[in-house]
Amino acid sequence: MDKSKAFHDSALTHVTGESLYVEDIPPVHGECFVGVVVSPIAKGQLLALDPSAALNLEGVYGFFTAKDLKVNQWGPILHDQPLLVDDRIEYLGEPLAIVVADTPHLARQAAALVEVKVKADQAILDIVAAKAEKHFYPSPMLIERGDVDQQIEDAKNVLEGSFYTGGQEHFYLESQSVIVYPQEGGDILVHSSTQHPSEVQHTVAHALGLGYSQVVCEVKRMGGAFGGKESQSTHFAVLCALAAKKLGRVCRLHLSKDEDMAWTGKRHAFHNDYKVAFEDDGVIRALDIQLYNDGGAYLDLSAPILQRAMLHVDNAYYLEHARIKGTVCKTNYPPNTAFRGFGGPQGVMQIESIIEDIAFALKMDAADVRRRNLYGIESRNTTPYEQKVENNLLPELFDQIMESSDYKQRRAAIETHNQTNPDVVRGIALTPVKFGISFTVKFLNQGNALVNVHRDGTIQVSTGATEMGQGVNTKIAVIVAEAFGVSYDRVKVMTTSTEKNHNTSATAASSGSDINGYAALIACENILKPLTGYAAYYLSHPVDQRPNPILELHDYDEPDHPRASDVIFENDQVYLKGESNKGVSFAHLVDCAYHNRVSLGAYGHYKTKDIHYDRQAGRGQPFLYYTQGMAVTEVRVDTLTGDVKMDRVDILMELGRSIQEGIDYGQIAGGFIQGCGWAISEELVYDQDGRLLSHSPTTYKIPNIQDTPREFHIKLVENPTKHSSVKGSKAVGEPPFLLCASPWAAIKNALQQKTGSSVSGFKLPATAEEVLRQIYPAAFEESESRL
Ligand code: LUZ
Ligand code: MOS
Repeated sequence: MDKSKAFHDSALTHVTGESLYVEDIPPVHGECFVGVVVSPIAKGQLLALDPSAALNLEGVYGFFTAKDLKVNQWGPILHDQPLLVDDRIEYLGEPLAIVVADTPHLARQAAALVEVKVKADQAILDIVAAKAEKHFYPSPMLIERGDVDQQIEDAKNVLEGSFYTGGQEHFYLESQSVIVYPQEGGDILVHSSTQHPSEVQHTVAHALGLGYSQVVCEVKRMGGAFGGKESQSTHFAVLCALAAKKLGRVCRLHLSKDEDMAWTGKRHAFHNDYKVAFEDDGVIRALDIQLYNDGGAYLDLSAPILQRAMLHVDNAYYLEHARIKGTVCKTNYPPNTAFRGFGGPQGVMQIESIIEDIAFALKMDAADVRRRNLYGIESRNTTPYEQKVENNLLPELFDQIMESSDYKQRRAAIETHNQTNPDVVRGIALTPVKFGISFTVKFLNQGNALVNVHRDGTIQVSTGATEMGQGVNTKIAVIVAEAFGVSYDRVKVMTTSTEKNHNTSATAASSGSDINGYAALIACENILKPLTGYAAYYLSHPVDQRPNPILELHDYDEPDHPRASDVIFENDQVYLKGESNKGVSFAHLVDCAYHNRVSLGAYGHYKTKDIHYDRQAGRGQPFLYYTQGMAVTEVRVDTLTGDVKMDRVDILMELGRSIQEGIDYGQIAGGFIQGCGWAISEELVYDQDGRLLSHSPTTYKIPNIQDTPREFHIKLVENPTKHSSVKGSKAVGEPPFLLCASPWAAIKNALQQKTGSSVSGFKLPATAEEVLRQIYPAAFEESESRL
């Protein structure tokens, strides 16, 4: 198959505007719109709601509260969150009630007219304050190896400090959207922009007192998600379903960008305390670290996110002695949630910051410190949780990118440049990534697929994967097309629906193609087994004596045919080995097979083998494999304005055997730039009451084309070693995000050169303010003390 013809699922229809998102579905007659009444305070008690002014408006049909729900408890792991508040308010923007009206405008107007009486309490709006007050969720976690205390006591060099990384808004272009269609017999059909249709199905059913079988959730595609629709779409889907159920009318809920930014959870901010012991040559002896993340007002996915941060604080480095503790803080922000990397970037950024500090203390090139600490091949190759780093390409990739990026020469040139150019200083950093692939919760690592081959030789495939722009549909179609040896355009990936695929996991953890692609491949194999037997039977007749599919009913039904292993499916043809001139078209073969009553549809189930993790012990093999990569970034920092530009970025990624390279390049470039937004320019600013001030692109700075590197090289490295993942491929969705450690570390490197100090308190994001704070600390102290 010619893979260059395997376009992104939507290459054409996105461009022509034909692609349908939830909000594009034309309204039906009598459709209603849902407005959400939200809390005006971050913490307190809900005393009363008075909807009379809202209900007096012409065209407002309903007002519903917690009392209208059969079950008012939900959450992706613990059900600790009310769908609608009935007593305690935990964040500003928390849903209190819904109104239903004729138009979206009227619904918003009515929501604003509902009188809300509250009693405010003191909120916790800062992770540092939450730490000080020990405002924690229960069950802290621990991973420990070796003798950390002894090592630190005996070490010649010890650094300690605290490190902060900020949150991040997902900034998917399509806001949270849902339409609910009431069906006969009280059943419910939901069209949702969600990464997790099964969770929407289950939570809607719970909340409305229905069986799971009475609810179907469909997802055609999302306009971006990035983790922000892994759990949090569910909340709005249920609110919309409540309205539809109560009124028996089709209801729609679509957040505006401002509402979406203000009301939904974000990437977790972290604030960690650490001690590190190291040798004179830069080798780390021991790391003692306590990670804290800001969970927000409910637990959501904060515990597994913290866990993934703990499992990635080693990044690509061997830590012989390590004590890694993790605690989730409770604050009064919208519950923070999944975001590309899922805690991994926060863990990685921490160790990369430490490495820059070690390098500064030893007057070494940070790249040399990194090289010395990299996981080894024969030894020094087990993580602190004792998973062996198999198939370790880190040293090879490291040396390769040092060469191809001219790292050493450029570093020397930068140092020379900085001696004579105090206003615009430059910096460079190489950072690796080793990202663990698999859900850390074992049971999520399964998927199922349904494949239907039609009599004209076209094929439909349905899986639990949801398309959010990442190209999972393209990859699944390639896998299916290759399995049957047909061209890509014969395969159609169908709308994701809980009706076709049951009990699906969220499309998350970079595993969408791995899990669902494999399930699809297994389904194909389940069709191919009898089909191949039949093909051998059919093709072993001389051409003029082959059974006529319609006139001559034949009944071949053997499990095996002696020539089955000779059957080749290729280029839309089917033939016996060495007899390609006597082959038939795939379409002809399947039509004949149908008339012979061979099943042309099948189901496949895949589960990831050989993974396990004991959270209590902090030991195991949570990941099937690691995706590995490297980035070198050169930055220029304007020390008068604090502005940062990336002059050049080189990226090297090892993705096994790529299923579709174009998609992978897109994921690498996009993931990296999205990471740069988090690392450099995106800052969430709240007022003292917990109200998000940066709730639109005018105040929240995501990267634009001018923020991309002036020179940008991305290269894939094929790893010939066989991987156990589907077709020897490797997951790509999240790993490149973590390479944003490289520009951040390069900025830190530039600032170290500028200030002659380690800038160990340098935070993330490296906004202009943060850069200037490092250069002119006294000025900032003065202006802050005046506030
Ligand atoms: N979601 C999840 C994830 O539920 N578990 C994970 O381990 C994970 N990892 C990355 C992204 N989403
Ligand atoms: Mo996720 S952070 O939805 O893979």
